[in-house]
Amino acid sequence: MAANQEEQEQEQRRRLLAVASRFPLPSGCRFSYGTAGFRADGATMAPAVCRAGILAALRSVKLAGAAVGIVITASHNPFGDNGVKIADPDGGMMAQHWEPFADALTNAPLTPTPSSRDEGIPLGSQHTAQVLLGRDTRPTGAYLLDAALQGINAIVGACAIDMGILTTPQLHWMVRSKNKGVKASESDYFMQLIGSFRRMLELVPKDKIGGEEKLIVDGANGIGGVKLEQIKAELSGLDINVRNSGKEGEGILNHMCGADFVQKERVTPHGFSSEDVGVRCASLDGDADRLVYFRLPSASDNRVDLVDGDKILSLFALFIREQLDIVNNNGGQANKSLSARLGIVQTAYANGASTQFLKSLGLEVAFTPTGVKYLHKRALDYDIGIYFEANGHGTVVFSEDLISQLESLSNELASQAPTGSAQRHAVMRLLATSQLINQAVGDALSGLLLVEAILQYKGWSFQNWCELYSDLPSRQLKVKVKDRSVIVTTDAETKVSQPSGLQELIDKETANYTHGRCFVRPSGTEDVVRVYAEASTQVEADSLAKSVAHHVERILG
Ligand code: NG1
Ligand code: ZN
Repeated sequence: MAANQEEQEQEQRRRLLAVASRFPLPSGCRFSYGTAGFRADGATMAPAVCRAGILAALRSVKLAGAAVGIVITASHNPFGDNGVKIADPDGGMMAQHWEPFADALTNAPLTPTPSSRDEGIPLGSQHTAQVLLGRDTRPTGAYLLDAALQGINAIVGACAIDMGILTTPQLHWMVRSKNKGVKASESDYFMQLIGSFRRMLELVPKDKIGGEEKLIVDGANGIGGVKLEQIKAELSGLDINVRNSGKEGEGILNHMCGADFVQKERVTPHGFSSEDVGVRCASLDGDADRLVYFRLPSASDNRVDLVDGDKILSLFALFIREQLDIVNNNGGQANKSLSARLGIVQTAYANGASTQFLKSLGLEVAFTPTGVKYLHKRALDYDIGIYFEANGHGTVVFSEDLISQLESLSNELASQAPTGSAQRHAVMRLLATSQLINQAVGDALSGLLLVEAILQYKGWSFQNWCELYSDLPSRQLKVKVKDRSVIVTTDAETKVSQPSGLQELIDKETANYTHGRCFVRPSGTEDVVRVYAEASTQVEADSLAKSVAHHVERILG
């Protein structure tokens, strides 16, 4: 071994031991890289976050120095919680096959690199690594950022770049942009959003152009409201009023507000009143990667009409399908057409009425297990893949090949009809959509702007959107059990394979209800088993969920 390589290896060992002694693991505590990275009470997370820093740097080393991201957030969870997750160079979630390595590294007591050699990470030789960091507005954010920086700096040759307080999707977008060699700062992100939103509005048919659309946004007292305040003046065509904006005194992060609260409770968030009856409202979660819409139908109670992720997905699918049809049918003229495979990806939590609606449009609908990492990956199988979770996390991904087809078609059509044909406008709308909607991960801000642009394009009210289909009544319950991992599921979590006999009981209960559907799965983020039921009335959905929850309690204790 060359002398300087040996010295470097020694330096590497020294740094790792030093950082491990500064961040000893609390005894009896085991971190697991779940559906959304590591999550816990923020005050206890420094050892895990430091190790996530090491892990991110190693991931970058492994990928020949490509930029990797770290986001410090606990999303829609209470403000005392915090969490950390890693973004891969394409801006997506860290590759699943690294999760066991993440667990091993994070739970190692003394030397925090138990198996970097097994993973084929060339530590100790010449290598580089870069990690971009972002965090949300939580009080433990700054202290956990420091832990992450110490972890990254424990890897020789690693460079950490603090991107500041950001929405989760902004950081994912920056990682992706940096690796694509395009501008990756926050102002570049804003410019892309504002520019593509403007292009979308310029493409609204003249007879549909109305006045400024009024929209109230519940920012969950998180980072999304802060960012929206920064750009709203530049969003002409929209009159945005941000509530729960995160300003001092407005309220607590995610408390009685935000997308998770509105979607689960179906009541108005804090900060809204009877004066808002009838106005279109949107709600973000604390780190702005979830989006739902709602409206207060009456002043007499606080129930809301909800438009969840499934209905946002349906609006996007309808719009994109329409644009593809315009491009390909082209009023009967023979012209160059586009071969684009459009696919929809949902999870078992998608309301059955939405799946039915999408299938009635002739669309292909695929199902994956819960968790954005599964949905996103599956959506990449299509030229245009649209995915959403009912809770409002989702996006639309375009293949590189389709983007270049659209670009050349746009140029070709421009030379034929300089003023722009219906076909060219549809191509331009698809291109603007691919710019507006975040290609890395679900993004409430970009999703919101796409919704607004589509509603203006169609000349639709909130009511028109609601009426796409009626949700089937559903109920979600949580069951506390001794060990939730006893439940093993199959068929995208719609069937239980273990413990034996449980699926038969679920089937028997479900058969008692018209349009009954029910499944159970262990949560990836909470220590509970989740039960979901759907039926033709709310009373029936409640009763199906309750009887299945009893079986789970009885069998798993
Ligand atoms: P778990 O706890 O695995 O059900 C929840 C959400 C997911 C996803 C993750 C990550 C439901 C039913 N589950 O996962 O959709 O958002 O949190 O935050 O909403
Ligand atoms: Zn979130």
